[in-house]
Amino acid sequence: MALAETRTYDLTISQVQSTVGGKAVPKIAVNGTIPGPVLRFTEGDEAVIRVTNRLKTPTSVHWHGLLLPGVMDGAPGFNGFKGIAPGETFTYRFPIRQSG
Ligand SMILES: [Cu+2]
Repeated sequence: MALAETRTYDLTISQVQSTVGGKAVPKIAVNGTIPGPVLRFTEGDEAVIRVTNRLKTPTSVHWHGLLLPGVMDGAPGFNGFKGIAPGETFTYRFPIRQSG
């Protein structure tokens, strides 16, 4: 069995221009790509995910399908989480309690 470790990812959320049907359309990218990168963890790891907001409006990353502390859920307004203000970095930190 692999030893548990802390796995850290840095994500930057920004607006990019994409062309759809010949028109420039603003889209939201993570680390410059849509979809964003795949984050891989092993059960028992500690996840550390630093999310920087380069948009002009508050944003957040909301996780689905993970067992995590409510305050790390990422839904603004839930458990006192206010979202990530423009120019700020929020660090999500939680244990990975499941696999799959
Ligand atoms: Cu949800």
